[in-house]
Amino acid sequence: MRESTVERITKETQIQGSLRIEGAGAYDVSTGIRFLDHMLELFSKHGGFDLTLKATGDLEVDQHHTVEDCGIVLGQLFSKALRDRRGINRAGYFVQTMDETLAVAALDLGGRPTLVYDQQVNVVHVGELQTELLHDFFEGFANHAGANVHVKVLYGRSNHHKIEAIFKCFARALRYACSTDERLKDQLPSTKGLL
Ligand SMILES: [Mn+2]
Repeated sequence: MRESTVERITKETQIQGSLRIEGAGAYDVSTGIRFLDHMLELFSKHGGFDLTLKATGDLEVDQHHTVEDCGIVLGQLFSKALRDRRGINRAGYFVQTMDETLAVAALDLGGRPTLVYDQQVNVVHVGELQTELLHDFFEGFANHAGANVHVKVLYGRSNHHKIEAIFKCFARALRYACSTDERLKDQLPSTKGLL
């Protein structure tokens, strides 16, 4: 079972997380930002990951620290659970519809952090979430998971749908990238011999 727990405490946020990669999509998420909870719940369900994430942050300042740090902890949870990454498919992609919206996610768990993020969101808030902070969330994830992450909304109307499509395709791309291939189970997925 590939599982991990992370506790990350700073003067800005206190976060406890746990992850089971081979889960059943069971979640227990509370970040203080209900729309972010909704997205992390979708992520757990569509990825088939069991995810607990309890965050208490300085929301009286603004949502920046909480949203970014949730991305950091999620990245740390995956990095820890994947151990040396032996036998994993390593890369994954998914194209996701959400009614009128189409989004794509492609990622590589190769150890080199990069984020390219284009959400096409044209409102400042969805629910109470400050939408620009999702860039910081995915950057925190990419940096701490050791992942190259590209996410793009191709088209859509509803800003709620755009963000929802992003989290769904991100989850499914990550689910494939984390999954193992029986034929390759003793191998590191790199010609370099190191991830
Ligand atoms: Mn929704």
